[in-house]
Amino acid sequence: MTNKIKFPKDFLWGAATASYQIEGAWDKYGKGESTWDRFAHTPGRIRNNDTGDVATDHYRLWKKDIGLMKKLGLKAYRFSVSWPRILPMGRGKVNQKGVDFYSRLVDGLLAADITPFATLYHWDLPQTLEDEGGWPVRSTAEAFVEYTDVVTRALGDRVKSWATHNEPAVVAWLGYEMGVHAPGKKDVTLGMKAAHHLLLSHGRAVPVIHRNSPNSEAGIVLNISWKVPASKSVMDMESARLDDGRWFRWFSDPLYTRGYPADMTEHFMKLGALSNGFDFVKTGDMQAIATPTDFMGLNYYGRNLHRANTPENEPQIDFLLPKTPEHWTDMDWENYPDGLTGSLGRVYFDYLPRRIYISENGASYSTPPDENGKVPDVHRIHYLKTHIAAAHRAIQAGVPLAGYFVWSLMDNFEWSFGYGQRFGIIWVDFETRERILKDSAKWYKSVIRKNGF
Ligand code: IFM
Repeated sequence: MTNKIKFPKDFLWGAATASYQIEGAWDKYGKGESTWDRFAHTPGRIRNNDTGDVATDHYRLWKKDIGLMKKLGLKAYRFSVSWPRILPMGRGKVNQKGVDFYSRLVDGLLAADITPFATLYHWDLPQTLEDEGGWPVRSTAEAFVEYTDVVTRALGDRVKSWATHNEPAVVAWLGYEMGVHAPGKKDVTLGMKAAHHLLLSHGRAVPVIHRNSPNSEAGIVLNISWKVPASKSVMDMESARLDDGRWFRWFSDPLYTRGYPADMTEHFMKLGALSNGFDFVKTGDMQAIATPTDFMGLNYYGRNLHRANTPENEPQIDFLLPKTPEHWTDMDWENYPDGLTGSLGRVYFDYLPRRIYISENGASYSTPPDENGKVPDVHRIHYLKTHIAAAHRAIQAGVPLAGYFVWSLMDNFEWSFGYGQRFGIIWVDFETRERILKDSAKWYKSVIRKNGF
């Protein structure tokens, strides 16, 4: 039988994870404390006071996990490197055990014919750097370049795809302005400065990656969602525009030589985020941020419908569709595949990145194992199928989409939600750390084998 949906020959089918969400071993083998260790150990910060202390125990079980990836036929695996595992104090002395861990992981992946995709920063900042001011201070961007140098010198001969940051908007806004992520600060000016230094550190790290890892690709991963007004009212349209500006354009525009968007500068001024103007932007920063990259990674999960109450209000997100799992995931995020086609088209035709990866896409559904030990996660299969078809439509429209990474390879620590949300295509029992392939993993395996469905 021929596939209805067939992907290009070298399309990369992958799965993604992040260090703090899966590794565990938070204080072992020379690792330093991260902001997420500190945050999760603070009572009341995380639902159920869960922590990533052990998580999926991937630090110990990595060989088994590569075995599962191989079983699925994954072509690529996106993981992140824990900065405090490499540089426990943020800079200076290298923890060789940490370097060796990732070196073994990369060798294991390559031996299994799985291409390693490394992300340098997926939110676990060394606590020592946070104690010096964290991302709102410029020296953190400088330390990031040192860290990039250490990691890419150690792994750059074998890792050929590097992302500097994962979702810098989430780090800046949720971590420093809204306080729901580590380090839990609530200050709009801190958020603004953090955003700038995250971008700056990216731009300064790109040449280091290229120098240390010949013939590799370097890029950044941004989160994008399909933000639309719930009606034609001017206020609803404003709300959608501002939310897109804050979460996407504030990052994408400077990365692609446009500087910070004027409409959003005005908005942030009104919020008081630029009380001293752009005093944190130094000569050469904007050029560094716009250093050309080889790819853009997009993390897409769904649509936000905007209905504003008053012009002063922060954007409000409305819920219109029936509350069924077919439309809404356990996160209360809307399943809206057309927004993926739209987002890919928008990003490509507006910014012209050399290539795009869907670096994350997936859904949280808590479906447990049944009496036969199977996990019949039909809603996740529906979600993945409709989104993969949506990605295919974007390719047909001319978007140079090179790969798709399901989020996530396995259930893991979902930040402020703890273990209460399950995104994995592999079930993890958080008592025994046993893994079970969910039905979605088996379905994904057949997609990979057939290069479509
Ligand atoms: O789990 C996160 C991931 O770390 C970053 N992107 C979104 C995922 C789901 O919330």
